[in-house]
Amino acid sequence: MSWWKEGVVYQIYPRSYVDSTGNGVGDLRGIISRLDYLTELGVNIVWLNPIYASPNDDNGYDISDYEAIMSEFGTMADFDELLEGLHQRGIRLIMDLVVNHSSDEHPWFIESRNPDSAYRDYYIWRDGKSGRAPNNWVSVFSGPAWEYDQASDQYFLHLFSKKQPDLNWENPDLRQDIYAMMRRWFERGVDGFRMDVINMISKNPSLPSVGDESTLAWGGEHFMNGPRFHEYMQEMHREVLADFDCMTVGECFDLDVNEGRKLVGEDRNELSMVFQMEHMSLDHGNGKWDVQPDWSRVRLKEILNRWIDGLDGVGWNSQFWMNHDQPRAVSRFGNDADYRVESAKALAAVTLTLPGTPYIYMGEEIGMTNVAYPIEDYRDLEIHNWYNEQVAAGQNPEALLASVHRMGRDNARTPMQWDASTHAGFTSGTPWLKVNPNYPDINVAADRANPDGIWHWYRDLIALRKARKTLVYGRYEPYMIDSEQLFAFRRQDQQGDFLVLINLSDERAITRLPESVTELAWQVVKNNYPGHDRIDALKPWQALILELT
Ligand code: ISL
Repeated sequence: MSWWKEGVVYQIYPRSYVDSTGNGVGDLRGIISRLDYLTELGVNIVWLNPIYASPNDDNGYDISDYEAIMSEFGTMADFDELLEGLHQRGIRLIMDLVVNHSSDEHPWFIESRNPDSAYRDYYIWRDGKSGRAPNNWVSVFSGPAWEYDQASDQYFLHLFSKKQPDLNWENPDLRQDIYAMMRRWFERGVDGFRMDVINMISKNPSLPSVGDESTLAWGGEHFMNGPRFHEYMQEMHREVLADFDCMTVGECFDLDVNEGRKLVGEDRNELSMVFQMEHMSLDHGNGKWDVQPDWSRVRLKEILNRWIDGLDGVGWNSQFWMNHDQPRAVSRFGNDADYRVESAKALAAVTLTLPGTPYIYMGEEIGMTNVAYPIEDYRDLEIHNWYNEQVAAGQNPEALLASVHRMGRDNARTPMQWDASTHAGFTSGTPWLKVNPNYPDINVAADRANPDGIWHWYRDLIALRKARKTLVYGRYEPYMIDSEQLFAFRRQDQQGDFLVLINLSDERAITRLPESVTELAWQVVKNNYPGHDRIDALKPWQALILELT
């Protein structure tokens, strides 16, 4: 069976992991210094956010050379050493693949500015319409999705920042260049790719406006899961992926289960897994900044169960609570004030016992939390673009800042908290983004010193999942799907029979399980309230993993 089905992934945002040079920015040698840490935690796949050359308009998601290492992060020799160190420890490495767009400083785009260049068509250039942009699409990072170029009197499309022009996948030479680049990374030894916004690469070639042309609008219907998307994925598989024992995971907003089945269906030759993002909008109102903190547990289970069910027997699933674009899981889905430790453990129990490969984001293993900085302390362009746009539109800055505190991407990007020394042991210099002020209390050293801490709980659950394949391959049966407190299910096969009961609330929760379950004998495998092992009523944020006999 595939290593990536049985593996546990640990995501590292290199800029924020460990700084080995004192310049305030995390780097590859920093990661190398923590390889034993990864082994001790037990993870066996690492996903690195982009480490390629970049002017860093969007922290490496704007790539100016797909085959060079960002100078702040180190050298290719450092990369090779990192890869070798991981492989020696039985850990695979997956890289970020950002090919919906490049940097405007990529040589392709620089060439592309010349209308006569063969590279013109590597990007999406169009004439304006009566003095306006070619259509009314809005950028994910606020403002219009088109930038005017005076020299050629045309506009180019950028669904993200204007320093991230969209690549034109209609062009076969561009596609071959991308496949060749991927192939060289595989030949260098990497084990797979996480593909950034991959379901945005195929645009409706007529690029139509949406609704009223005079107001900006989300044009997603014309580029999410676009007309040639699966064709491109199958071509990429044929041209590159088929030749390597690799794993791939596509980041896909606005993907329904039907499309998901096409992407990961084992007979389809596209991707190994997707990140479906539906549960990332559980607390969105009118967009992500309109936070609705009172999210529904029933809805969460409906989403996750629908995906488990929809992919069952078809393709592989993935499980995660957060990544580098999302708030801290324990602050968002747990309770970081009254039940930080309990709720961090409860959330871990969900991702590590459901069907699908679990993804842990750095710092989740010690229950790192959100931050609440003044606006000038944030670094993320998404935060600043949105905040400035809204202030200009007359919105109340305090209310805007409150949304940033809850939803801003920098919540996930504050430096890793290693110990109680200055800047949490992340850097000897000035960190590029301030360290969360709670680091004297919340840090790896302190957490690991406590056998009942979050870190040990993660390590134990990772070990359990590795030892007991029932948690990987076993049949899944959910219980109490209408409970606004409990996430309850069973994982069962020839080798084992587990009952998982997780209280996702601040209140005591009463269980209602079928008699066929309650009449069975059980023993506790993991419990975040040692000694409290009643299965009829769970404590706030209690997680019980039981083996039925
Ligand atoms: O966080 C978001 C939605 O909740 C978006 O801002 C998200 O960043 C975007 O929709 C897709 O993310 C990916 O592509 C971006 C990059 O900034 C993100 O870091 C990356 O994960 C552009 O490459």
